[in-house]
This record gives sequence, C-alpha cells and structure tokens, in this order.
Amino acid sequence: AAPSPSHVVVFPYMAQGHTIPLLDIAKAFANRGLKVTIITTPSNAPFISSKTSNHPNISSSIIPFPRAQDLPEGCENTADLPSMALLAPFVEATKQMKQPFEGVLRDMISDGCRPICVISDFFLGWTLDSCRSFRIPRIVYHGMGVLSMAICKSVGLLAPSVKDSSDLDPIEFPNLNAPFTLLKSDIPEGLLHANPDDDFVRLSLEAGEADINSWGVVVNSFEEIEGDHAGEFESLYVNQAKAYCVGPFLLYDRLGYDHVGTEEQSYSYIKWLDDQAESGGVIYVSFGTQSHFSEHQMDEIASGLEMAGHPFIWVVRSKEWVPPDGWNARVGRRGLVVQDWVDQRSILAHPATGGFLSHCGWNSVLESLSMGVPLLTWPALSFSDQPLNAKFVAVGLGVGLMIPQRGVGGEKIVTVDRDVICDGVKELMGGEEGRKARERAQALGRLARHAVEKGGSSDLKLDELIEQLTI
Ligand code: BUP
Repeated sequence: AAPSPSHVVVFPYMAQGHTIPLLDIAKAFANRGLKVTIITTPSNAPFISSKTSNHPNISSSIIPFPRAQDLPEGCENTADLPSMALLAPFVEATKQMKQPFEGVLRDMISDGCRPICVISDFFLGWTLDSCRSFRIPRIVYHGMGVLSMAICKSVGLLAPSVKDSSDLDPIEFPNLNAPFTLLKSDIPEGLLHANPDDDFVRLSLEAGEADINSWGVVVNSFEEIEGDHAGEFESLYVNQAKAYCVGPFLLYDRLGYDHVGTEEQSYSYIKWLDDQAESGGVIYVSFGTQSHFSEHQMDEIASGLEMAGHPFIWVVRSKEWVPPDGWNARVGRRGLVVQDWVDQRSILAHPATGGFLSHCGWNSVLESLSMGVPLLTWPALSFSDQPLNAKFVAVGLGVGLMIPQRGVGGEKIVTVDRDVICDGVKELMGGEEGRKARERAQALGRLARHAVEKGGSSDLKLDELIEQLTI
C-alpha cells in the first residue's frame, strides 16, 4: 500500500487576522499532498470550513471553547469581545482547551496518523507543553513580519536608560540592523514599560517563553523583503530554532492575485468596482478588524474622502455610524460605503483598485503588496505592530506614503483632520510620490508572486521545512 501522507496540525488563534493566514498556509501544505487538520471551536468552524471545504486534504477537528466567567456568553472569537480589556481573560480561557487538544493528538496517534508538527499561534503557547508530551515539534506563528517580531522580542535587551528617553529619540538595538532609524515612538506602546502584574503582559510573557523554546517559526513574509533580518530574529531563540519565511501565505489561497471567482463576482462591491471607468483609480479604505474610531474621526474621514475627489470604497465596521448630512448625495456613485465584512483580497486584486488607505495590520500590508497596490498608512493601534509596519511600508520599502501621526513639536495627533486625509489621498492617487510608490509596489508584487512559485524563495523554504520535519 502507498505510505499515508504526512500529517500537519494547524491550530489558529481565534481572531480573524490570525486565523486567515493559517488557513492559507494549511492550503500550501495541502497543495503539496500533505494531510492537514485544523483545530477549532464550534462557532469558528463555519468560517473555517467556508474557506477550506474545497480542499480534499484539509479537515477540521472541533473542540469546545471553555465557558469563562468574564467573557460574554457564546464568545469564541476576539471579534465577539465588547472591549480589548477582555483579551486577557480570552487568552487565559484558551488554556482550558489543553485537555481536549491532547485528546485529539492522542486519537490521531492511535489512528496511525501522527502529526509531523503542530503549527500553533503565539498566543496558544500552552500547546508547546502538549506537543512535548507527545514528542511532536511545535512551530509558532506570530502574525507579524520578521523585523517587527525581532524588535518586539529584543526590547528586553535595550539599555534601561531608553525607558526615560523622549518619544522621538532614536533607538539602537544591539542585535539589529534596522533598515530605517527607529524612534522610541515606533515601538509598540506599553512594551517598554510593561507591568508584569498586568494579566495581558503576564500571558504574553508566558507565551513568549514557550515561543523561544519551540522547534521553529513559520513566518508570513518572504526573503526578498525581510530575509536580511531572519538571522537576527533566529538569534533570539534557544535550541537553534529556524525561522522559515514562506509567505506571503495569501498567495497559496485559491483567491490568489489573479483570481476573480464566480462567487466573488456576485458581490455588489465587486460590481461597483467593475463599473469604474479608470483602471487603478479607486482608493480602498479599511482599518481592519480591531480599530474603533470616534464618530468625529469617522466624519473627518468622510469629509477628507469627499474633498479628495477620487472614487473610493470604504469598509466601515460600525453598523451605527451614519455619514454627515448631505454627504451621500454629494458623493453619489463616486463613493461606496460597505458596513459589512468584505472579501478584501478580491477588492485589492481588482484592476480598478489603485491605492489602499490602511491601518497597516500585517495581513493587509502583505495583501496590498502582493497585488501591487501602494498604501497610505494610518496605523490605528499604537500598542500593536501597526506603527512599525507603516514605517516599513513607507520608509523601508518605499511602497506607501504616511498619514502624519505627529504634529509640530512631535505631539501625537489625536484626530487626523479632513485636510490631512484629503492631501494624503490626492498624493497617493494622483501625485508624483504616489506614482513612485505604485511603481515600487508593482515591482514588489511581482517579487512576492515569484517567491511562492516553483523554485521561488518561499517555495524552496517550504520544501526545506517539510524535509526537516520528515527526515
Ligand atoms: Br475588516 C476586513 N474583510 O471586511 P490585518 C478584514 N478582512 O477580508 P487586523 C477581510 O482580515 P492586527 C474585512 O483581508 C485581512 O486578511 C483582511 O488582518 C481581512 O488586521 C484580515 O490586516 C485583517 O492583519 O489587525 O487583524 O485587523 O493584525 O494589527 O491585529
């Protein structure tokens, strides 16, 4: 009989921005003939199956999400959290999945289907212990780029005096050759002054300890943009763990850069894009799954988009927000507001889309780059990697322009006003700097697609990873 295919277990963290890329990498393994099992919970299962059900090599194993006192009834995804303050109880609750998870691994092994590895999210650090007890390599997934990961993990190596320096002081990391000058304000807020008694900090430190003791890291990035930092990043791990840059993961998806499938064609916003006269003339506006703007800020965005005069499609997460008086009539067919989940990749892949005003979540950055779309960067969450990603996009790679986050004298801008938004959109979509960023984004998009093709850097790294796991 033919030997049974190697089996990979993938365990995503229950947040869309963390789950989606892991489903893509699951497809990369499945496309190579490996069997993949995705571990998930009952209410996350339909989303996962909607994204993977056409892959015969991928199946799901569903384990219960624990009932936790602090969490709302039925909450199984960070999108269901009414406040970021509940992130800590959410991460804490996942630990109660350890026993059922180990039950699943045990059954796999007794059925003769021993996994060659478990790929699990950084926040599921407790899976390292489970993996060790079954002698299965644990591979970590962070949802960040190499440079951001290296910076976040190296903060502890900085001189103590850095803590007292001013926000706009340059920072030198002893082990890192950053491609641009890093300022203190680029470091995720709170990281330098993390209080170990804070629950989220404690959980992150625990997860970080499991991280550096894992077998390896699977990185959603590619050699051509971040390969120079892989060694610096790997030096932060014990046991000579390797970081495998095998991205952009999204390009392994059926929804690759050149698709427009039948299902997507039926979306009204895709029809709206089809009707746009100018190729590359539309700016797509989205701030990801976690950002919350005030009503006032939303109104400023609306006015800025109106004033800029370019066609736009804007994803608004709030169902309650209504545009300022008369705005809909003034904007007319030139602008489309979608107050629902969209298929972002289809929008970015559409020929009418020529720019992305983005919060710079790492997935959005990679999706935009892979489709050759330049960005207008507006990092929304200062405690996340978004500010670093924005700088990497604009200064490191030159594929975007920045919405200023600091005013004269360096004060943090709390509300970005309509003129700034209008100027940024005009420059990205019609200015000289925007033209240069577009050219570079298109060139980088070609490199990204080449990386995952046969013989490309990510394709070869993925072969190497599988080989290391199967010898
Ligand atoms: Br909103 C939205 N449709 O309507 P990021 C998002 N997405 O497909 P995050 C949709 O969600 P951070 C929508 O394509 C991307 O794959 C989008 O991930 C998709 O941002 C993902 O960009 C969002 O990494 O913030 O997760 O919101 O990663 O910074 O925590």
